[in-house]
Amino acid sequence: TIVKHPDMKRGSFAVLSNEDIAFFKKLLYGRVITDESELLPYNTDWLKTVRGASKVVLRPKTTQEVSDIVKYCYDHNLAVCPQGGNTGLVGGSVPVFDEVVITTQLMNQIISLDQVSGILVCQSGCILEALDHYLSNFELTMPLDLGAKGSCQIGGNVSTNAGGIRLLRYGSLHGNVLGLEVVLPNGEIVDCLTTLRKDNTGYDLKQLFIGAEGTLGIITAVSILCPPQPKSVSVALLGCETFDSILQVFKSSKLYLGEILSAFEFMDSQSMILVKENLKLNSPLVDYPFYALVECSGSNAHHDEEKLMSLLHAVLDKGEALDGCIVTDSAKIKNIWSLRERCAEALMYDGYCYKYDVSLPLSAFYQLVLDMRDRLGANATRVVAYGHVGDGNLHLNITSRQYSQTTFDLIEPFVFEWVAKYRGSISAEHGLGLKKREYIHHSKTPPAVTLMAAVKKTIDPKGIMNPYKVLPESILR
Ligand code: FAD
Ligand code: 2HG
Ligand code: ZN
Repeated sequence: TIVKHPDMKRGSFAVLSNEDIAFFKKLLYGRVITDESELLPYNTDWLKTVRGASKVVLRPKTTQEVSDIVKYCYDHNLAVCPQGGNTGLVGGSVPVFDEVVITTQLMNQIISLDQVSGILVCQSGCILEALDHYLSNFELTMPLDLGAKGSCQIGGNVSTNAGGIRLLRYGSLHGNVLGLEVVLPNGEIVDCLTTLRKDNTGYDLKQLFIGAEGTLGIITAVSILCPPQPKSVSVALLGCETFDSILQVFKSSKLYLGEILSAFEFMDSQSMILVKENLKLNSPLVDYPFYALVECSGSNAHHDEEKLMSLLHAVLDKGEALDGCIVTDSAKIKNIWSLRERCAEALMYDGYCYKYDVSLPLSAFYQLVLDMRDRLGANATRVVAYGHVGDGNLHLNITSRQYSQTTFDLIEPFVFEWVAKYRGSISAEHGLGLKKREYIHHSKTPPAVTLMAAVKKTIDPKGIMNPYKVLPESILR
């Protein structure tokens, strides 16, 4: 169901003309899309909930081409929507009206790799999984991993400050990205593409673009620190009686696994039922109210498995888990990860998905889910919860056969007010995009939002760069 936003007004940007198209075609010979049916996937988001009406998609290959396009758009007052793999979940990656889409899909070259330091420099359109494959030739790996790895691009990851399942181990992109090259809204190229671990020479400008969701410029290249590829990986799936036991298992996992703990995820029984019903996946365990997925990665398989085994014994002995299994074979590991990583995909089979990605103190974490279930009753097909519990990040998803205004009104703003009450974040890792921007005040104070608007106006005075996203409409007027 594509939900329209009838209350939104198009900004006072120019309308694309035949002269504009002719300019783009001359600059990017054979890389300008104007055909209506070819435009459709670039106009529609992954969740199939929002759709724009762009008349043109541009496919540059070089930073200079991006700069030439953006400068032209700036001079002619044309709005722009930067797009990577279009896997974003908050309506940020597609145009709202007729913005010019600039996709980085042909900017997929690796620029350099320092095999000793693990510092990789590449164009922003490189697909995350392709980078990981490339790095595996050198016994290195990407510091982030997420379910969308087969289609999302590193530029999109940096622009959303994507978290994912390795954040617990390697930290966020604010720490791992060492440098960026960015094309500003006036077309100017800012080269901050350093490969240095330490560089305290004034303001760390790249940080502004990490998580800016394309509102401050287009990232054209990324320098990123990549850790060694773990030599051994083992995974445990545990069944628990209560959410509180999941937290106890988390505490035990940190204690028993120490530095080899590489992921700690949870699913509730409704999520497990979801992937079984909608994707026909199989779980190695019988049904439990909650599941913890614990991964450890290290350098000595024997040593790591022993540690995971002693964790399993301990949590079973203490009654923190009711059941559990350990897998070390890569096919079986993949199988267990699919149960958790394919939840987002499985939800799509229900019809419409209302998606919430929040940070909460662990003490309040699952209460939101229980309150939401009570509140929605028969107004939802499912209310499921899973997520990066090790990072305090809950993915709360609600489905119905099709979009229902009644269901939506029961969820919003209730969910954001609930999160604000516990001083949580209304967007832990997916960003604000189009869908959450009007709720920014639930997680940021008015002076903070005003300062953000001042930054936006300084860098993008005409407001052409991904308009209608991140900042609320009122603050930019
Ligand atoms: P897009 O969706 O194309 O764009 C995302 C935003 O960045 C948009 O605002 C866009 O305008 C902007 N943008 C894109 N490229 C550039 C650029 N080069 N310069 C400037 N702006 C740009 N997110 C997580 O954090 N953790 C997860 O675990 C996770 N799992 C996911 C699993 C699935 C199955 C799916 C579909 C999504 C998941 N996501 C997750 C959402 C996440 O935001 C994206 O998958 C990813 O980071 C976006 O990358 P992309 O290349 O698809 O960017
Ligand atoms: C994940 O962790 C993604 O699987 C998607 O961030 C979350 O579907 C979601 O809500
Ligand atoms: Zn996630």
